[in-house]
Amino acid sequence: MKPIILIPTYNESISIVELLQKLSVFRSTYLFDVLVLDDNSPDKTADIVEKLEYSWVSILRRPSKAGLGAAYRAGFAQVLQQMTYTHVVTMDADGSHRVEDLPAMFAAAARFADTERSIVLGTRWIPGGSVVNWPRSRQLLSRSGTTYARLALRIPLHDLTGGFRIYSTALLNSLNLSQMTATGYCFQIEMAMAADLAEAHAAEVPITFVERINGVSKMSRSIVIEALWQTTLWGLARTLRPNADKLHYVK
Ligand SMILES: Nc1nc2c(ncn2[C@@H]2O[C@H](COP(=O)(O)OP(=O)(O)O)[C@@H](O)[C@H]2O)c(=O)[nH]1
Ligand SMILES: [Mg+2]
Repeated sequence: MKPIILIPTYNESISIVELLQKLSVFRSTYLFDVLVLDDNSPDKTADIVEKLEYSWVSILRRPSKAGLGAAYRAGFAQVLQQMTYTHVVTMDADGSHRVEDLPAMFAAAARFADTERSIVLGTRWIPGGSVVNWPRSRQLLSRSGTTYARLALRIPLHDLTGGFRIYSTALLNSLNLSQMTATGYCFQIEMAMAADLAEAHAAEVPITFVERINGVSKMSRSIVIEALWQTTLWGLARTLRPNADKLHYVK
């Protein structure tokens, strides 16, 4: 297994340094690389990461803030072009996704052959999973978002909005990533749906999600609205023209 961890950043200069330090310890066991996807953060996140001079960390510098989905799509395109990695991990920069949960996720990914299409979801809303320091309102939003997406899209998974995942490169190569449109956090829902359409093997690993201590959340009302209407449209498309939908997402 040769994984790369993609970490999107927008004004995460304090959190990303702490996360990379934790990952560097962990790297004695798992030989992964890291690609930071920075949208020209005004707090100089990219410059600060560069100064750390970790040989295993590179940075994709993007011109301006264009949303989580756009950052990930650019990162996927770069990684797939390199043809070096068997798996792509996605992980938030703010410490909410714990390095301690990575071994169980890697173990779950390793149960499928590298050449198979697979997705491993770090899941908050299954036994063993939890959320620390989130207000009830945010928990309710996340849980109801996932439940709505699960029912509307008929995907039998339990954390469709979470961003702590491992995709096999085989799965990413089988998808029409350039056809994906979600810019905000509903990108996570779109990717789960595409994996389902590609009939990927799926595994869920319980994780503990810890609310950030440094920096601020980029979650906004427009991101929630995008997720709601997009999920409704995708649900209708899956019901009304399932084959066209599959052709749209899967090569
Ligand atoms: N490159 C990039 N990263 C983003 C953008 N929006 C959010 N992120 C990153 O995505 C991750 C999750 O965002 P966060 O604000 O923590 O969302 P929350 O955990 O749902 O409150 C963090 O690492 C952010 O820095 C964006 O527009 N561009
Ligand atoms: Mg966060």
